[in-house]
Amino acid sequence: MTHRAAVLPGMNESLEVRDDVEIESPHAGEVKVRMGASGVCHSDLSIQNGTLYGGPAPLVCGHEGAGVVEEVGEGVTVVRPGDHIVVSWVPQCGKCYFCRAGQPNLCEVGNTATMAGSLLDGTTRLTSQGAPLHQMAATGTFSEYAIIPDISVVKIDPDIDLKVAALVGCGVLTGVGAALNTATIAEGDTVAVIGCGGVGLNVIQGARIAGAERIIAVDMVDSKLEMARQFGATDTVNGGKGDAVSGVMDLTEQRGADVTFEVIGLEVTIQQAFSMARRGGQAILVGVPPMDVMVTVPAMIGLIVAEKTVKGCWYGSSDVRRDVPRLIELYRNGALKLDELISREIKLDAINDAFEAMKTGEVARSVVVY
Ligand code: PAD
Ligand code: ZN
Ligand code: ZN
Repeated sequence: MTHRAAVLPGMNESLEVRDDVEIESPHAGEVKVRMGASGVCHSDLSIQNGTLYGGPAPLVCGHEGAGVVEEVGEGVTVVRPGDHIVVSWVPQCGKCYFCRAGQPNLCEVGNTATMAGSLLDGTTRLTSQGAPLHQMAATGTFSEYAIIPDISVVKIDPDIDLKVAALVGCGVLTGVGAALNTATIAEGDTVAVIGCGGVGLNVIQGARIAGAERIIAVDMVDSKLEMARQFGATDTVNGGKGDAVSGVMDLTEQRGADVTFEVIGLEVTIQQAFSMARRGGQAILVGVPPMDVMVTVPAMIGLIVAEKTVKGCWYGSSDVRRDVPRLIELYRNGALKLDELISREIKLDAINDAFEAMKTGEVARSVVVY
């Protein structure tokens, strides 16, 4: 049986929706998933344009997905056919140094798999036009079916809409996790978030849940700033119309924010996040810049005298088995807005349009529904 998938033939090329994709049965420790939905994240675009290395082409992109287990390989006990799951783009083994140290987002197995473009044994289970297809982050959710490691699936209740569940798999875990896990936000804090896309809006709602009193949203698109208010921002700064740093300074008695987040992946906005953090404050870097970007900060007046902290954030410092159920519970209680993140529901054929829409900054998330 063949199925359809969106394939990136090579860097800077458009995705091709192919219908000849053949899939093997899952090997030991693997799970075959019938994809229900997949969000389109900026990291997919970054794989296409070479900002983020995603493994060799041809590659099935997509890493923010949810679906239903169709078949399991030998030895798989965590799920059975019929179970609903969220896909984790960092496989978390539970056994390595980092998993045991409570930092499973830095898992040794996951760290290799995320960049390799294959499953854990270095091979993939998909072929098209006679050649193997690689899989982004050991997943590849722009596909009707995927085979992924069993340590990349998190079981969820079947009553959760798979569109919403898909978003939890990247944007929500990363954004809310950045606020709740990576940063330390105290009740009453002032937070600034630069970049209000699918991930940044989740940082905003995470900061609200953490108890931040003021949340300053920074973006260049006015409609995004309006959305940011719906997600909990109390103030907004349009960085395209004036200097973002002075905007935030003016709102904080020239002190700067207690915690700042960069959620775009640009050198200039990373510098802004550092500058607009107050003395003793934290600048949390979430956006993924090109590999060769170096950031310099003033060691004496920035790090030493001002005691600022710069901290990176990978996958919201999430433990997916702990955090996916937590986030879904917050959604059920009405504390997390997830339906509102979906700007467009699309078919797989419209995947390149979704990439174009993302470049304009007008959409929060496009979601492919299978
Ligand atoms: P997105 O494209 O949906 O949102 C980016 C937002 O930034 C848009 O609203 C833009 O208007 C805005 N923007 C762009 N340039 C500027 C600027 N100069 N000043 C102010 N605002 C600007 O992206 P996303 O939310 O899907 O992803 C954001 C980043 O996070 C991206 O780099 C992605 O690769 C990264 C990411 N990181 C992780 C991680 O684990 N660290 C996980 C998931 C995504
Ligand atoms: Zn993502
Ligand atoms: Zn591990």
